[in-house]
Amino acid sequence: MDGVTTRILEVPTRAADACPAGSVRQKLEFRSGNEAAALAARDIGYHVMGYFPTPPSTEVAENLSKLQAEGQHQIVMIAGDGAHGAAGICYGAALGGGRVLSATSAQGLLYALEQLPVQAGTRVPMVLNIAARTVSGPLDIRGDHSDIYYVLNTGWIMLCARDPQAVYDLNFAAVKIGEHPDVRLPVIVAYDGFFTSHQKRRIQVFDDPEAIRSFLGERPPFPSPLDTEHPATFGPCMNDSDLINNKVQLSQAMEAARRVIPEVFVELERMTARAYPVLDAYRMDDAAVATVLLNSAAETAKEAADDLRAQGERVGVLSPNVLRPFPVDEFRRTLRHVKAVTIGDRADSYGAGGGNLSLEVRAAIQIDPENDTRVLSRIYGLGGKDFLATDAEQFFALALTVAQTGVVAEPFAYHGATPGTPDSRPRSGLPPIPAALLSRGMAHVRRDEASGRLEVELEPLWKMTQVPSRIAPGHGACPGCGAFPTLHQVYNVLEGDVVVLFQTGCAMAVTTGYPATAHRINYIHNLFQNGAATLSGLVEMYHERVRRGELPAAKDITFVMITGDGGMDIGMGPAIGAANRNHRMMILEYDNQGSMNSGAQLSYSTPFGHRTSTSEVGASLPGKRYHHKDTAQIFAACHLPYVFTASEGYPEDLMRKVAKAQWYAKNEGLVYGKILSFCPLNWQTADDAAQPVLQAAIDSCFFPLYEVERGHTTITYDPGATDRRHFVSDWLKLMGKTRHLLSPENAEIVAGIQAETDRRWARLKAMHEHPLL
Ligand SMILES: Cc1ncc(C[n+]2csc(CCOP(=O)(O)OP(=O)(O)O)c2C)c(N)n1
Ligand code: SF4
Ligand SMILES: [Mg+2]
Repeated sequence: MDGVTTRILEVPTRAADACPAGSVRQKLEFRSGNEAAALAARDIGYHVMGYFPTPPSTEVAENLSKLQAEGQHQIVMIAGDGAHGAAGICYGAALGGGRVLSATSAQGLLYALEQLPVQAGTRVPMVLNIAARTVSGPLDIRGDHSDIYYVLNTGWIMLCARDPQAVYDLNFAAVKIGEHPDVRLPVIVAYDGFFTSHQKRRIQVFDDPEAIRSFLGERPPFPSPLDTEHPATFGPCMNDSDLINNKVQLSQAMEAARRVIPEVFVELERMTARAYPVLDAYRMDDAAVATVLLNSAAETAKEAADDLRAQGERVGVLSPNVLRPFPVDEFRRTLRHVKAVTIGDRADSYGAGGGNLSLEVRAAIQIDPENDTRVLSRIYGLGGKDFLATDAEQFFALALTVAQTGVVAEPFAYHGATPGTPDSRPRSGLPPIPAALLSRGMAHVRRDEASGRLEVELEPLWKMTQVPSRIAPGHGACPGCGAFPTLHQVYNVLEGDVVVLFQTGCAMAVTTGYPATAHRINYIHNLFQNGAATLSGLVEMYHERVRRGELPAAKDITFVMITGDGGMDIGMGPAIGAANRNHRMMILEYDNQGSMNSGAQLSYSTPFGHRTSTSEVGASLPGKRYHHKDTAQIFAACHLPYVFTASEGYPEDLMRKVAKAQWYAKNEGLVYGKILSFCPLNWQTADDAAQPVLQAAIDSCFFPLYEVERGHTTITYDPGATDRRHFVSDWLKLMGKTRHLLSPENAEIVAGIQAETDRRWARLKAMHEHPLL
């Protein structure tokens, strides 16, 4: 696999010979790239981190949460409502004059993208770690460079780290480069998702806080809105002639970075004895052919180069340690004597005949009169596809042939794509299922003319087993996962044609591993910040095509969006947008109290004090530090025809509400349902503990069951009325994620959870009893 090498590689340096031993005390650790980024953040002592979990970079925040729980740092860690929000948090914090950090990948980076030119354009330094990953769609969580290539035009400096050691080192360099008064730009440290972010290597970390302090110095006092003695306007409206001048300054700052970066690298090298030339050139001195690769694949290519050198071929490897500013002169100089080069890109710039690295190397050498290097551009390793030494050998072989013949027969191609065969078919599974088989009349909905509300009669539960499942077994969820009982209960009572849209999350990820699908009805995925908008577009197209007679009205399709609670953080805006427009559709949120699919990070629905991977528990941190979001009330405030809460632990209550929801979604407009759903893996319970745990959450009134029908609130299950009401501690003691709360030193936290639960319940009861609410 690329990124893995057992050999000690020769590190070509300029200044290393002058200072073979570093001047700073260091210690050896065994760390992955994400861990290295977190350790660097701890050692730098940032003021603020704004983040939103996006694998594979998520571990940076997770590791920092662990370190914080152990009392190892005091960075203020703020979970954004999405990567866009996180980028906004970082921008505001960085304007405030302290040091700021973030980490993201792929969709997160693209979601934040709009914020990046704002920050560069107003010249506000910070550091962003990117564990590079494939951009959706289709969704692929593994590594390539399609995300970082989007950032190349934003005005951020980009340092590239080929291994965990470089991740650690370049984070320090990033702070110093970005804060240099001639530069004053935000800086990215980009490393390969999974290949570097997750693979552990031996690395040296600083064991000398004083040396770090003196290397970094104080953050220079750039203008800040917190300086109230000197009021200023940050980000004025700026048209044409001024705007172009602003961009000239940004371009000049990038040019200044060309000078500053090597200076900082030399200073870093003096401390560590590790060299980072702007362009890493391996065995290039007399190379006749070369390959150019970014990040971890370059390490693999070095192994192949060694083997070919042993066979007498004069080959070398080039890999930029800095992608912005692009090392134009270094490429020109190094390639002058090279006859042919294969440039590999782990992302395509579709239609341009190569990826960005390839295009920029070509541009750099094209205007160099001394350069006659022939170039082959190859796209490789997309979606995390391995790049092995044999692949590198093929790259060298291509270049060697061109060097011998002088002819570039195929300037651009994909490397490693596998052509399909016309007769290959997806694996067989349960067939799609027509609506006729699903219309089984399990719920009978009647409108009470006097009250205007709906009444539902359900068929007995045993009959529900006769309804063929819209979702097939064979998904990849954890044993005991509550998302599937929830879906089955929902699907049992829905009648007729249903089109579902799943937002990103566990229920989506475990049901659609290409080429298989567990969905037997029409299913769409969109990114979880935008599902509601997408479904609303589909709903309106449906009704318009019915109106035009292009689709049969008789089908009467029901449109349902399935989302997790994390999806209702990042996707809140579009969901409220759809609610305000009141489209005829349902949004059903299965709330498992965290962003589980990305590794159990906190969501705003995670309750106070609960342990997640970004609200760790330790001597200095008692779990999440603010109360859970009351999503149902937010949607009730949108004056929807129907809002409800439910749980798979109370199936009849849930199914009655879903039947009502279908009626309202067909006849009146948008319905929102929040459904408490069991996650044994991350709640740290036995797989079969759903019933007692959900029951306790409901009986403690932490998760009340109620509905808001045409503006009227009705509690559908009152534990107090049947003497079943418990304290929240009776619920908290059932889960591993909350057990720490029961220790005496956390008594105040539990009292706080109880008080907030009582307050919300009392408010709900008052609404239930009030004739207008
Ligand atoms: C813009 C963007 N940011 C982050 C992610 C990473 N991500 C994928 S699934 C997920 C968690 C979803 O949480 P939730 O909606 O609660 O569903 P669950 O996984 O808990 O079922 C996250 C953070 C992403 N795919 N896109
Ligand atoms: S992590 Fe939780 S929500 Fe995700 S599949 Fe496993 S049990 Fe289900
Ligand atoms: Mg969730």
